Amino acid sequence: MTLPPGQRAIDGFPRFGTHLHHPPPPVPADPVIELGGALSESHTLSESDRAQLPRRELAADFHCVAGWSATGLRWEGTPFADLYRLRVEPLLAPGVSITHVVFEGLDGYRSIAALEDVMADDVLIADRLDGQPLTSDHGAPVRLVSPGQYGFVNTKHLCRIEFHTSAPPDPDRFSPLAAHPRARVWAEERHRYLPGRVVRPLYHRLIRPIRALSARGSSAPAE
Ligand SMILES: Nc1nc2c(c(=O)[nH]1)N[C@H]1C(S)=C(S)[C@@H](COP(=O)(O)O)O[C@H]1N2
Ligand SMILES: [Mo]
Repeated sequence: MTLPPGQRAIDGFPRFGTHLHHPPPPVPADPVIELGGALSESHTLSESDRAQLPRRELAADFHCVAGWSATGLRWEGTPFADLYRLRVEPLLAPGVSITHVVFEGLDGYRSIAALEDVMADDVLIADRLDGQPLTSDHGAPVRLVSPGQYGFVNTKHLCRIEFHTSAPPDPDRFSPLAAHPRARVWAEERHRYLPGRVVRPLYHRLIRPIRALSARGSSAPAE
């Protein structure tokens, strides 16, 4: 099995994220995804609306920027490119050209991606993992899955997608640990300024504590 540079396989698929120990947000009774930004009108995508769109099953590994990789995950959901072509493009005024996409979660988390990166055919709005509905730990009701990009792009608990005609401001732009705007795992694009291999040792030491903290806020019953 080949992993991207600087990644190590781990057993299972831990809950992990900047949410740390905070429990996952409750799943709304009638979940929707708002589509907004540079569209001629905003649009609300309900579950039944999403059910009209094509579906795809995908086997993929998942790579966190901290250096762990969960292997052989089986996702199911709506291909992002189909959502874009069928539901977003019809809402673009003539001449408007989208370059960036912002993904927002119910917990307030945000990720920014270049449109071309999330138009890849393995990018899904996923609602099932390994044959089961997505659990809250892994992003219920739906999450972005972009296997070619680090975990931090893969927003969980997705509730809003915003389309932009230029790079939206990244609040961490000037931080030495600012995220890489492309975040492609095979090119080891971990950070905007620091080369990926420089941050590897620091990150590897963070995996254990972040993993333990994240598990504490897990939606699974406490042991
Ligand atoms: N809503 C939300 N999405 C998120 C995060 C988060 O804190 N909140 N963390 C990101 C990070 S850094 C990683 S590695 C993955 C972890 O996904 P998992 O908990 O399913 O393993 O979720 C990403 N998506
Ligand atoms: Mo991550």
